[in-house]
Amino acid sequence: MCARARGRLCRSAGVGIAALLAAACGNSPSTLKPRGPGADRIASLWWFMFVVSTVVVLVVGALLLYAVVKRRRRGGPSDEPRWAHGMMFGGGVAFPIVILTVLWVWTLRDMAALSQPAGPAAVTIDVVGHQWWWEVRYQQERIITANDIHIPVGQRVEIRLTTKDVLHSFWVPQLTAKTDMIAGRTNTMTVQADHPGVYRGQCAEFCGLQHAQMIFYVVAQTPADYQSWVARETEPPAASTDQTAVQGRQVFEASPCAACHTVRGTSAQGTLGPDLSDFGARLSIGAGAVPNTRGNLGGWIVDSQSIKPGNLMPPIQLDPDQLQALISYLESLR
Ligand code: HEC
Ligand SMILES: [Cu+2]
Repeated sequence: MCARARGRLCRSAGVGIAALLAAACGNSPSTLKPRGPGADRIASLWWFMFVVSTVVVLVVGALLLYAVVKRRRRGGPSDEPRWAHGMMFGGGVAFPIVILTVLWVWTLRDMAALSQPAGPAAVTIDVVGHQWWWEVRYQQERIITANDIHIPVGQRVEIRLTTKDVLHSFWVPQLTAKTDMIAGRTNTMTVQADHPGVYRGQCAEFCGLQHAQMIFYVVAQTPADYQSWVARETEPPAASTDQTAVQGRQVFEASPCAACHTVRGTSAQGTLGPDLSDFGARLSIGAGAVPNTRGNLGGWIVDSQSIKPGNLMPPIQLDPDQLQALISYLESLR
């Protein structure tokens, strides 16, 4: 291999390793950056498996190298050193049995711990999968929202999962293991976040064209912040004094939007699309497709198909004034 090509290979390996490290250390939703007891367990198991596998690869590699270097001429079996059989039995049978048994018991223990919460939950949330967004309901608090899930830190939160259409899977890598969402069935899981922050979640079961754009955010807040969020959510969104926003509400209620979307306290009561009562406070548009900005919102309303092809919201014709009014209205909702 010529030196240039080798240099390139090394550089790209370097880039690969750097990317891996960045993924583990940067602001990414990595299972190696656990932020709750569930993910802690999984990360510990992962590190144990990683260390054991690394040792095994190194030892086997070294033995292989030794065998190649020390290769003898063809000879009879009498050439075998005395320790060969012991080594084969120890390394090939006894060691794997011990390691696999440890891993098996450890995994069973973690699976049991992850599926059986250690006590009652402080908050219960129902999450329903839709192609391709997340309906979020707080039954007791009577809150309905979408795509952003607020929870208090340091408290056990029970999440009940099901789906309106196809299989989806609910996964917040930094909080706990993934759980499938199955039609006609409710799967329950427990999450707990130990630090305030925003943790990205993702659908983890292929569910069609926009599966990769079926993202959500878990917003973990201090109990006080969480309580004020709950208080705000249970009220209808405050009526905006901004004249364009007021006009926007009329456009919203008179246009097809209202047939698919709900805004609390208005005549818009559709349920085909996400509830928009707190849309202005939401982190993204289209379940993580693009950040929630005025520009993106305009693009989404006019032609969401160019942002998230195949999603169930049709393009809607509006004149520019109506569009601006609608944007102001939606961004004022919180
Ligand atoms: C036929 C039903 C339908 C109509 C009509 C409709 N929408 Fe939607 N809308 C949806 C669906 C479904 C989604 C979710 C798309 C996705 O993320 O996959 C959505 C998503 C949205 C979102 C993003 C919400 C979020 O949290 O990600 C906004 C904002 C929105 N619609 C505004 C509007 C406005 C404004 C109108 C009227 C001009 C409108 N919609 C008309 C079905 C509809
Ligand atoms: Cu999905």
